[in-house]
Amino acid sequence: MNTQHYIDLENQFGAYNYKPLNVVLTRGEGLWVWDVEGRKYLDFLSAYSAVNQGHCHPKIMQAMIEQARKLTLTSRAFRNDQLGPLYKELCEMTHSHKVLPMNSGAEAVETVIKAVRKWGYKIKGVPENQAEIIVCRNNFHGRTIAIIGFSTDEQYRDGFGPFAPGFKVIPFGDAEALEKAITPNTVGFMAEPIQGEAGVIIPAPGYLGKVREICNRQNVVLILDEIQTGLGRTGKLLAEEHEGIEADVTLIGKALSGGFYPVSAVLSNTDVLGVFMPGDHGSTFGGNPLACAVARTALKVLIEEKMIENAAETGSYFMSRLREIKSSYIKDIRGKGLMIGVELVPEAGGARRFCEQLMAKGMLCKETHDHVIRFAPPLIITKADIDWATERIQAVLTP
Ligand code: IF1
Repeated sequence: MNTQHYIDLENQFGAYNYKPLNVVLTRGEGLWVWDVEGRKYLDFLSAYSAVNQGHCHPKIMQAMIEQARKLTLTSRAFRNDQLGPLYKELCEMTHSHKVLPMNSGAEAVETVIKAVRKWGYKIKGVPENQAEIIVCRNNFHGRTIAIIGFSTDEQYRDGFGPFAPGFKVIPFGDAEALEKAITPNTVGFMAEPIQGEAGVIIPAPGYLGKVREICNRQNVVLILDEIQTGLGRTGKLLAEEHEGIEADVTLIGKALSGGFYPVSAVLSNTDVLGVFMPGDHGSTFGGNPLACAVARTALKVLIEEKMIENAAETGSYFMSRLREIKSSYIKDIRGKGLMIGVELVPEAGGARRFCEQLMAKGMLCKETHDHVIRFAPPLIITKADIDWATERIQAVLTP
């Protein structure tokens, strides 16, 4: 069956909520994916950083198969022998005290919204239904109704109201704006350490340190959404480490399963998660043994195979190679580790056409916000692969 056949099926039977590149993938291994025509591509998106460990990592696959043979789902009505060990390993790795497992990233975000509100009422003493959560302009935290309600992207909201109240939006990277926005009813401040969807926006050094200090002083819970930046992507286990701070609550997802299975988690350093009592929150699949076994191995290979160190090293090499490209189309190159964005000038006519040209040359990338090409390969990439890619990027950007 050829590419067009699969595209026709999607067009005929699927909701039109995506406009993917016209490549139909059927196999993946490490950095590489193959389409149904037998063509091979280097994956520079890594499923939005969910396959940091590379496609179909053999050890994660083995753990998944072994666990699938034994036990997949118990629900949380009963205990399973994978959940406790995952909790312990996660807490030790991230200096957290408590974990709450969910499935998608958006569910982790929803979970922390509930937890931090309840913390506000029960611990901080905020009057009932008055809790405020501060978020940032151009945030991306997921697609559920509560979350899109505080998106500042018109398309994400348009046609989906009414929305949940209780959110206040301030500019990203502006600590003073946070200080001003806080009221006695503020329970939490939530941000991405580096804004992904917004176009790989890196705040000035010191921003998160100031935010940490403000949240401490004002008794506001600092929540970092590391669903995309976490688990090695930026060259550290968590992006917060670049700033030498620790959030009160950290959200992880995506690469927590190496792309095998949706697994997310809320990691809590204070007593925020302590406010949940039996029945307050849950999920049929959250914390199931298959997910936990996969996540434990996904974390293990990330560390054992030194993928985080590799992301730091190859990421800065990639940045330096990209900076060598002389192209009038390039406006800015920015990134940390292997989370890299190349912003094009408006005259370039949008990033998508370059993604299409790169696809024809065997590289899969995705544009974000019209003018940014994002490069986020699996963390197992080598300098030789980067040289290979740089040649192709240079070719499409210098006509
Ligand atoms: C799509 C973007 C990336 C996230 C952060 C929570 C979530 C995400 C920081 C929700 C998800 C995804 C969703 C995906 C595209 C993708 C994305 F371009 F939209 F912004 F990665 F850059 N917090 N990001 O980045 O996690 O519920 O999806 O598991 O197609 O919507 P989820």
